[in-house]
Amino acid sequence: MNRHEAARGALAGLVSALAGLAAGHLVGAIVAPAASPVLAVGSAVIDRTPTALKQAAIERLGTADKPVLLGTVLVATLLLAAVGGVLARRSLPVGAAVVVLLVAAAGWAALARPAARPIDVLPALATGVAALAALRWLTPQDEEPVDGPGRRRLLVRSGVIVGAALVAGTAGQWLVARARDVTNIALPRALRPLPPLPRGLEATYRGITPFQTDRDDFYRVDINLTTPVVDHESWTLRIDGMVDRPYELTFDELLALPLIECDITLTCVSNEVGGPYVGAGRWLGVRVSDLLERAGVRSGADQILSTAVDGFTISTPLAAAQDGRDMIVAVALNGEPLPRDHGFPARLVTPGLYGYVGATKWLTRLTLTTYEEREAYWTKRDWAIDGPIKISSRIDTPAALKEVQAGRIVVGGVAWAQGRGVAAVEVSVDDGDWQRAEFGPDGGVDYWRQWYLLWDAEPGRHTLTVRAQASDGEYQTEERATPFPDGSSGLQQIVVRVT
Ligand SMILES: Nc1nc2c(c(=O)[nH]1)N[C@H]1C(S)=C(S)[C@@H](COP(=O)(O)O)O[C@H]1N2
Ligand SMILES: [Mo]
Repeated sequence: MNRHEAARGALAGLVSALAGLAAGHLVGAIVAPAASPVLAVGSAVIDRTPTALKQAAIERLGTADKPVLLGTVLVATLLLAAVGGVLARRSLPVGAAVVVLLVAAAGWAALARPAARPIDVLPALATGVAALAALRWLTPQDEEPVDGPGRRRLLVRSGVIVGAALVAGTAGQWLVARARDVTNIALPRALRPLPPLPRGLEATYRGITPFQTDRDDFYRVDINLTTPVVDHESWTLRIDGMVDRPYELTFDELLALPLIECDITLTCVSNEVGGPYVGAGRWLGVRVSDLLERAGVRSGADQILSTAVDGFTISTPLAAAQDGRDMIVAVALNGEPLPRDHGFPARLVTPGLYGYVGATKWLTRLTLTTYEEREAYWTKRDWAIDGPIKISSRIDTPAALKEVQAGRIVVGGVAWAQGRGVAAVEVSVDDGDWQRAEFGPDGGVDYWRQWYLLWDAEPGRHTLTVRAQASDGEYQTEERATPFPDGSSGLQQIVVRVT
């Protein structure tokens, strides 16, 4: 086989792979977006990546870890497909075998997902049929000459296939986007609506995080490459396990229960010191204690195991539902139904606990059980069972390493100590005395507090350190949160250059 022929084979392989991926994406958009070939393989890789490696990837790539992973999967797929195309020139069955292998991987990945249904194999099948048909069409048969007219035909046919793939891929994207759009449903009001939040410090001092996080700016952390699209009309919530009367609620039945409103700051244990994985919102929902009361919890249960549409599970101490805090099944964020990315139609919100132990999105089931009996997604991967949120504070302004003009400078940010409330925030300049910052408005013990300090900055390089104190007197320390691996918290320190 000469170089030209190999190149044509590679092109045929690439184009066939595109055809397959587009077909799989379109069928996936109809039956199960997460089972679309690239996403399914990507998820399978994520799930099987050792926790330490996952953490390293998040540290190095941040939220880019997912696009980077998807890109890698895609490039590897295309490379293999190109090889398949070259082999097909020698022998169509051999080339086809490579394609079938790729498709089998996609099918296996789709079915290996925790939330998989048998129908999820359809996108992989569509991928296989389209890719094989394309490969056959682009590979010259025995009686055809490989040179001469073969080249033009290959280009024309490739063009046709790429065009069709673009149409199918776009149609798939459009279908998924449309399905994501239907969350604008009317919700009842809370029994006792809260007064509007006071104006935050962001109105006065630029650079301080808004008192209430915009729905579109809320951080997102979950195991999914694409977030589940859940139909609220067929959605149900099941309460079962160690209860006297297990039952199931439809979305309308859930909304008919007494709804409470609460201001709660949510945060991820993987948030780096000074990091963005924290958000504050007004949640509307049903108390978990109300739901449990109706079921009648049996003695001996100590864990609420929640299950989600994406197959994710979370263990939350039963005590969190019974000690008076506002642990809720939330249906709204900031006055509107939950965004798809944040758990539509319903999620858990548990004040005082990191997201991985109390904030199940796309919730479908609450099972009463014991810690002895059952483990959840992250605890199976060696994360700590307990995840109480540590006292934390963040400097939003000035930005680290920024150059600022000498004179009066606003140092400001947010601090949180869910369950206890923040009593004080202090800033130290160049390891000098702790200076007490001023506070913004109070949003309650489960809400973060904005703070600022007016600092007379002199030229030079300065280090700013911040620490918060909870209302029980405890200070934020260097100590990190315990969930393996290396949950972040500790003191934030930034360097600013004053000129
Ligand atoms: N179903 C589901 N719920 C989930 C997760 C997930 O991967 N799947 N991740 C959890 C984690 S680790 C965090 S920090 C919060 C983040 O919620 P947010 O994306 O709405 O900010 O969701 C939690 N709930
Ligand atoms: Mo998290």
